[in-house]
Amino acid sequence: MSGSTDALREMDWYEDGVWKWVTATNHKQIGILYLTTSFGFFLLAVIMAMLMRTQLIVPNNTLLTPGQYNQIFTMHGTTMVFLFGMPVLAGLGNYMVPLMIGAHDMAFPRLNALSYWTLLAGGILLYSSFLTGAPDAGWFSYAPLTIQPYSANAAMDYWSISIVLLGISSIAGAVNILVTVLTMRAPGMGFNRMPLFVWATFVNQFIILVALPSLAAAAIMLYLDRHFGTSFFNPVTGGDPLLWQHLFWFFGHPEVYILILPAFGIVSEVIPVFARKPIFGYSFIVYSTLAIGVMGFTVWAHHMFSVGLSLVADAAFAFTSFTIAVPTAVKIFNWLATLWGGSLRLRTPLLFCLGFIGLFVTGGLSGMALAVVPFDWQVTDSYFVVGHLHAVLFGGTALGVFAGLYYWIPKMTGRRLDERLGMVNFWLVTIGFLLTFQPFHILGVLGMPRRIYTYAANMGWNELNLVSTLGGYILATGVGVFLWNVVISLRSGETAGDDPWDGWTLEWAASSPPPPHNFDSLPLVRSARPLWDRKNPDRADYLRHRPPVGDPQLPAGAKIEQDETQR
Ligand code: HEM
Ligand SMILES: [Cu+2]
Repeated sequence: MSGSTDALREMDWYEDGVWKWVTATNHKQIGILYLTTSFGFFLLAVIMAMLMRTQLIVPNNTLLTPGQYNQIFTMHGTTMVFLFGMPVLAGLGNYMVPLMIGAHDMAFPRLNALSYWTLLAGGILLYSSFLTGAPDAGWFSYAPLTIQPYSANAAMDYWSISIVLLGISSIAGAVNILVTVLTMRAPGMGFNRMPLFVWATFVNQFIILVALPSLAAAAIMLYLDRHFGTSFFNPVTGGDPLLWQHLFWFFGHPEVYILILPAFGIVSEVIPVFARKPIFGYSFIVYSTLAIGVMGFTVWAHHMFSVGLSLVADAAFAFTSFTIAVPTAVKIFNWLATLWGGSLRLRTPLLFCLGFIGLFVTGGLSGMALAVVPFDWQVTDSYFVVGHLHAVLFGGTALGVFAGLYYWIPKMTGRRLDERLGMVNFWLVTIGFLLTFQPFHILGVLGMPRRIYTYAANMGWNELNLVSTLGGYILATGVGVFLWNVVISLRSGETAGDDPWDGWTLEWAASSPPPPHNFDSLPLVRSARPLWDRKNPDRADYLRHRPPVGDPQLPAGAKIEQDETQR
């Protein structure tokens, strides 16, 4: 195995100019393309969020016109979900999954490239709508706002075609990861030994395969309605706007799990390594992931309590929404039990995981509150919902992504991120988060509707809006510190070595960054912690869980087999 500086020098494909990136098919390069692209869009969406918050800092503000405000919240939401959340997780999955299962690449490298470039095309198309007027019907684009006469310009055409492209990208990516995990795991890595991030990403791809077609179909139907005289959603000509809502939320709720499961996976990787304790209940985490994958498809109409479904439907969807909290809580308890009594190393990856647990739980709890139908009737379409969704998507997904990046960037680049800046990053983001989004819950209960561009001074909303906007600036500064940290650490950060965190899973057996083919040699996988086994031959997991006597995999008298060469 070559040291990291050698590996860096071997990595001429990291530096070979634009053409090498355009033609890249290696999963690590594609992963980095996904990650940088998603952060580019993240930056745009954060800037749009700051425009919104600046508009709302005082009552009767005129920074943005109502029309501009509509475009900006629509583009912010659409970007965050489709061009930041999904691709950043696709990037981490692309880069890490083959390494964690001991494979040399994805199953279909060129399909992988196609997924990425389709994503980029969809993103560029969506943003080129700003030339003529961007989509303005909200991220869930409810009919009939999206059809004539309400939507007269081309904005919703940009939106629907982009969504179809992004759907194709995700579905192709899902097929790729599924086949990779099913067919390319290292010798010995049964499903019961797969790293939990791989499990989460694996289950996620099934959700994508079932959910995204519903959205893509809806977007195509919308396009047909707009240009080919069909009438799926137009009530005037006999269509049904609620059909849009069903198709959208049949995708939209599972989408929340698409955005959160890999973050759960990251937390399940980081906490044990930094608490120096195996995960409390490996199979509990796996089965709860599977349960969420299935149950996520049974709750969609909790987004539609206010449209006048039947009482039975309301009760049924409220019930399924409560039950899905159970597998989520199982995970939380498992993480806490893993932390309990561990010797915690409070480095940045663990800090972000702790923040994740705290903030995500607030989102889970407000979600349970929203599943109570009469309460939902009161606060639906208010800032309470905006507070809830950001607790899940920022407190959950974004913090999980930060944890994963602090954990894995040393593997990807050969350099550690700066710990001190990481702490500043963490505290700015956490404090900024609390100040920005907790006031939203109170504002919602006080009656402030979402998606309004301004408000009168006598509503009692002034102070909380001021606090929220100032909090937003702190939050955005935190994001800026992260980007700054990446830039300066890649230039002059401490070199990481192959295994900076004393890790347990296979990615840490490769050099940092890994060579194009990933591994020169691999430990034989005999437990969920193959690298830990190799480092601790006398206490290896498989020795403890299955005594060597009678273990068919273990030659009599042998302590541990040395590396198996893959090729
Ligand atoms: C810097 C952090 C962020 C800030 C300050 C922020 C701010 C806001 C604000 C003020 C709104 C409400 C607009 C309105 O209803 O008038 C909003 C909506 C939204 N945000 Fe964020 N946001 C942030 C990050 C995120 C992230 C990370 C995600 C998802 C991954 C996200 C997803 C959404 C969605 C889906 C909407 C709903 C858009 C709509 O109503 O159509 N946001 N955000
Ligand atoms: Cu939902």
